[in-house]
Amino acid sequence: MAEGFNTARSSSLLVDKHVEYIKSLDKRQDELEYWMTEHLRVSGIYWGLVALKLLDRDSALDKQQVIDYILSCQNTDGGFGGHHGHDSHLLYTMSAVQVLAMYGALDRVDGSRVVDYVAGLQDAETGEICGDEWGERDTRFAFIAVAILSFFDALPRLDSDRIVEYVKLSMNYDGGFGSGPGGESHAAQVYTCLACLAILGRLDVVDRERLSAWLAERQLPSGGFNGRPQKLEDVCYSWWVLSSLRILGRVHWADCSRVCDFVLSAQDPDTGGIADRPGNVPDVYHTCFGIAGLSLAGFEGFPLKDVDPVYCMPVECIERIGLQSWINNVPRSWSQEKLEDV
Ligand code: GRG
Repeated sequence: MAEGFNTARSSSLLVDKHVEYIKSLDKRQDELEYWMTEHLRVSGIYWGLVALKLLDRDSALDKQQVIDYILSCQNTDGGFGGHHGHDSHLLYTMSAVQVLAMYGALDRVDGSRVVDYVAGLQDAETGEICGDEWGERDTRFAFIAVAILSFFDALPRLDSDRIVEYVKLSMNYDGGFGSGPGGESHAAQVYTCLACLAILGRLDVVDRERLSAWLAERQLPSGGFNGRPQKLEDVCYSWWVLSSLRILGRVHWADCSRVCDFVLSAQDPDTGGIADRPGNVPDVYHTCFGIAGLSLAGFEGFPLKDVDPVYCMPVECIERIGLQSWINNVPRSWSQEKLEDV
C-alpha cells in the first residue's frame, strides 16, 4: 500500500466527495487514464449520471452539454460509438439511449434509426443478437437489444421467441446463466438474462428457487458478493446480484446491511468515488454500481432515489417515459409465494 494512503474507512456515504469525484472526471485531461478510457466515454457518462441521479445531485453536470456530446456520438448506421468518431456498438448505444432517457431527451434522437440499427443486429438464422457488425454474441446483447427497443416501443421488431430460446440455452444446472450456451454462470450475466426475460414477460423460464439460492451464496463474510464461486468479492456485484434477487423478489435472501457496510468501506475518503474493494483506486463504474447497490439494499444513511432493477436507472425516469418500473413488479405467482418466505 502506498505510503500516506488514507486507510480510514467511512461508515457514512460521502455524498459531496462522490459528486466532486464524478465532476472531476472530465477535467483530468492531463492523465493517461482519461485517454485510455476514451473508447467507453459514453458509458462513463451513463455511470456518472446514474450515480448523480440516485444522489439527487445531477445538477452537477451540464445537461445540455452532455446531451449534445451524446448526440455527437451517433453514427450514420443509427448506432452510437463510445466517443465521437468511434464505430457503433450496442454497449454504447444502450448507454447513450439511457442518458438521453434520464434527461427526458429521447425525442432529440431519430428513434427509427436507432431501432433499425438494433433490429439489424439480430441473426435471422439463430435469433442471437450481435454486439456490432463484427458479430460477437453474448447474453448481454440480448438484454440490451430488448431494453433499447422497449424504450422506443418497438419490441415487435425483434424475434422475441428466438431470444428467449437463446437465453434458455445459456441457463446452467445451478440455475444461473452464462455469456452464452455452455458458458459458466456469472452474476452479471444472470442480471442481463433476468432483465431481458423480465422485459419480455418470460420470467417463467427461470428456476427461481435454484437461482435465488445460487445468488444468495455469492455473499462472502466481508458482506460483499462475488460473481461466481471461488472468486473475490467486488462492489459491482452489489448491483449485479441484488438487482437479480430483486427481479426474483428475493432481495431479503441477502444480508443487506452487510452489503451496505462493504460498499461504504470501498469509498475513497480523499478523492471520493468507490473502488472494487477497500483500499483500491476508485472509478466511475464502481461508484455507479456501489451507489445503485446501496439503493437496492435499502441503505438508510442517506435518502437515495429508488433504482429500477431492470434498467439501472432511477425509477422516476423509467415511469416518466411511460415504462413500467420493475421495482415491485414480481410475477403474481411469485409474489404470493414471497409472503411465505419472509
Ligand atoms: C444497464 C446496468 C446495465 C448494463 C447494460 C453491458 C451490460 C448491460 C451488462 C454487463 C454485464 C457484465 C457481463 C458485466 C461484467 C462484470 C464483471 C465484473 C466481469 C468481470 O469478470 P471477471 O471474470 O471477474 O474478470 P470475476 O469477478 O469473476 O473474477
